[in-house]
Amino acid sequence: MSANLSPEYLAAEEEHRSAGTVAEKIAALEKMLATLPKHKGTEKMQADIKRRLSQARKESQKKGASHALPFYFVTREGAGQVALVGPANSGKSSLVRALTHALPEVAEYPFTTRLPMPGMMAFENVQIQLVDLPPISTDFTEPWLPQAIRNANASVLVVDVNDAGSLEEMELIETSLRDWRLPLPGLLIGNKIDQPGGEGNFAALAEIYRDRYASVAVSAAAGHGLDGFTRAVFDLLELVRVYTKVPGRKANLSAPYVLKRGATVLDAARHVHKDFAEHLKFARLFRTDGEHDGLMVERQHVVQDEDILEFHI
Ligand SMILES: Nc1nc2c(ncn2[C@@H]2O[C@H](COP(=O)(O)OP(=O)(O)O)[C@@H](O)[C@H]2O)c(=O)[nH]1
Ligand SMILES: [Mg+2]
Repeated sequence: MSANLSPEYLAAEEEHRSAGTVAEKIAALEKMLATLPKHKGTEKMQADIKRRLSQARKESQKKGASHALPFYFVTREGAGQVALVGPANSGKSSLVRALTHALPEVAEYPFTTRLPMPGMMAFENVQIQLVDLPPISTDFTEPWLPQAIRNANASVLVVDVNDAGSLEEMELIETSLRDWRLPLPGLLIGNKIDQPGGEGNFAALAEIYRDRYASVAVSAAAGHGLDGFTRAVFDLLELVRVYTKVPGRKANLSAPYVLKRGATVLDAARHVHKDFAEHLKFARLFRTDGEHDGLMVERQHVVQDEDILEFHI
């Protein structure tokens, strides 16, 4: 597909794809522009990179201006943004500390968290943004909280499985979310299973809410169940990862394109480059386990998580 593109260009493109921040994106786009062969055949690509570069530059300026967005609005980064909601002291901040490089305050007393605190969590080869939030509680709920939850792609409900008040708190939270016309969380996280009786308490809670929530048992403090948590959060976002490859070469499995579940081969091509989409004849499908070894698929074929595509234009 990209026979005339240099390894330097492809490397820069990969940097762009895995860029976590706008600054990294700008640097990668500049490199892409510098290493792209300049001839008639790449004119469209040059224009496209320039357009994206000016967009990214604008975005970075916007971010620097403190008046541009309200303080509780967390700019989305990575494959998706997931808000952590729950009562006070359930361990929301501890989870964000355990899974990201962010360091929200953790304490035994409620209301330590007063501002949204984002952090990037890795699920295999994708980055997902977690947003730690203040509690939803009868005592006091930050007035901006609904808006911060609405900004996210999804939310999860974190509760302390050993707290006898958890059921009542969950009820309050669900009522609040309904009042705010927000969807219920997509996942119930039972935290503190490291404590005596924790596993049993989690099982009882999961059973009660079986019809409403899929649940995951974790201990943010002891690090239990965290792999299950990241997998469940990825599933919640309803995304698929697609890798691309050049004929005769291996796919780079460290830099996936991330698409919505239900996306087609054509959507994937469009995501890579609109020229590919325009001229796409067909694709060959490979899997990481060697299945479908080069099976020809049409533009409307729906991609699965971890499909490897070779575009033919
Ligand atoms: N035993 C145990 N304690 C935890 C766990 N996670 C958090 N905690 C404790 O619970 C309290 C509240 O935690 P924090 O993360 O601040 O909760 P938040 O209010 O939901 O953000 C702190 O004292 C934490 O040390 C856990 O998995 N096990
Ligand atoms: Mg907190």
